[in-house]
Amino acid sequence: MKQLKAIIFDVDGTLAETERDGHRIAFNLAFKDAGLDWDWDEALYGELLAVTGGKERIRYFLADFHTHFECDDIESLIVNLHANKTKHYVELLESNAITLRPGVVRLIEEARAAGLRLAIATTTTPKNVTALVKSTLGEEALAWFDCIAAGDIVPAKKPAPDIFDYCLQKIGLSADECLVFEDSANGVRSSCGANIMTIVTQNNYTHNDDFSGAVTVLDHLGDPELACTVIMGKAIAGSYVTVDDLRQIHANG
Ligand code: XBP
Ligand code: MG
Repeated sequence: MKQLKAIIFDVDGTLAETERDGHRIAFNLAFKDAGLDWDWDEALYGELLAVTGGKERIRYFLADFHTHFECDDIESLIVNLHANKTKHYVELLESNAITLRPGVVRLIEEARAAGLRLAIATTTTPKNVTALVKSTLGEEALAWFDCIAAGDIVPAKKPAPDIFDYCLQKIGLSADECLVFEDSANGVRSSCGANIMTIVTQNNYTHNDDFSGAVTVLDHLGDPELACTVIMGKAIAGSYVTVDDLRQIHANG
């Protein structure tokens, strides 16, 4: 195993709990604007999360949950709905409706101080990542990430490995020089498909997911005042995840 050189973060569910109170709300606002009576409640949205990507998720909803819907040009409708959904989502972030998960800011700061490189690999739209980073870490933080690989930049979204392969190519590192943070089965299949060691911080939508292939599964990263719990896999030394833990896990995992 080579030396750990970079951490690659997933975004939705990993950096922040964006799905229930962010993306879901924005989808519903876009449906309302278009005069559609579709309402994605928390439970339905959990089922729809089986498919990654917002446009793909609407397509899945129409194919499997709302099958009687008819429209002359469904593809244009989906593209327009999704563009408006992105506008609403960015506005939500700009109103500071979403904060980062426990330990994320601390670990990012520690990693930067330790000389580790940072990157992002996500299925969400690039504008959404920019808005989240700006609203939570500040505009200057965009430059902390050597690559922000997002959305339609690759044709096959997670669970395909393509977005991680793309990210590795952009940062010029091999899979065994990196560690990924993910929150979902689709994410783990994607990162492990790219052969990158993966740590999971699960959440309410993903705690029953199959995380096979992940080296460690935690409830969150933890902070000095908020202990985290290791649910499966490699242990950490203390009550929250540190860069030393990452180096240990990477070297021995
Ligand atoms: C999660 C997703 C995204 C968001 C919606 O991405 O599947 O599609 O739910 O974003 P990840 P868009 O966990 O990889 O960050 O509507 O912009 O696709
Ligand atoms: Mg995710």
